[in-house]
Amino acid sequence: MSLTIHHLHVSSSERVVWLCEELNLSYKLKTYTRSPLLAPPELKALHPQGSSPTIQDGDLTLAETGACLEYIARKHGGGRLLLDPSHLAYADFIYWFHWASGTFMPNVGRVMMMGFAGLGAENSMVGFTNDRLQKALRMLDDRLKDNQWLAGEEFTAADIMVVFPLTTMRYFARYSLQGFEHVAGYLKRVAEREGYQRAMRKCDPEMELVLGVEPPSKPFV
Ligand SMILES: N[C@@H](CCC(=O)N[C@@H](CS)C(=O)NCC(=O)O)C(=O)O
Repeated sequence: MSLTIHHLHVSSSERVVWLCEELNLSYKLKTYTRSPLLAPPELKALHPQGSSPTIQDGDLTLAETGACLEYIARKHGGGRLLLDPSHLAYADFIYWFHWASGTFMPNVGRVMMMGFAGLGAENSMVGFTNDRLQKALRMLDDRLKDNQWLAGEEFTAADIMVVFPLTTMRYFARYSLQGFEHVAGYLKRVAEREGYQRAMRKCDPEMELVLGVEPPSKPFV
């Protein structure tokens, strides 16, 4: 296999590395430092999207986290960590897998942008965005109340998709998980996974992991 993962430090590409570690796949890891906030030109040059993650596999260059996860799991992982339509939890699996990029990431991204723009609680858009975030976290908390993982009993790629905006992304979008005890318990289970630990050591060995209720004491920027 000639799989290369291009990882921008403290970014979404940790999810691709985590998937490969869970699947015990071999891959080459190329890491990049932000310059100063965005991806450096050599990473941007790989794909028109110019973002992290980008992967290469032979002649193929692919971007977009969900696409990278699905490509790797199907092409090299025998479909492990994805659920088939015949699985009882199939609909749950695809729902939470797509919820991560379709609803949760844009929501957390808006929190991040409003913070960068210095907008405060007096701005109605900040209130609107925070309400949406609380609603998303409530949904997640309700789901995790009686389920160990998002698809139920089985850990899947849907968990890998959802964890980054709940953890590392809080270096950029500083929100608390206060009041969401089931999400907090879920992050403890994530922390115990050897695949997660290996991935984080490889991606960002110096980064303090964001697995607690409060965001990191120091923002990334
Ligand atoms: N929807 C895309 C978002 C990719 C994205 O914006 N990645 C960020 C890191 S989390 C990035 O590359 N930022 C640096 C830049 O845009 O230059 C995905 O999930 O792959």
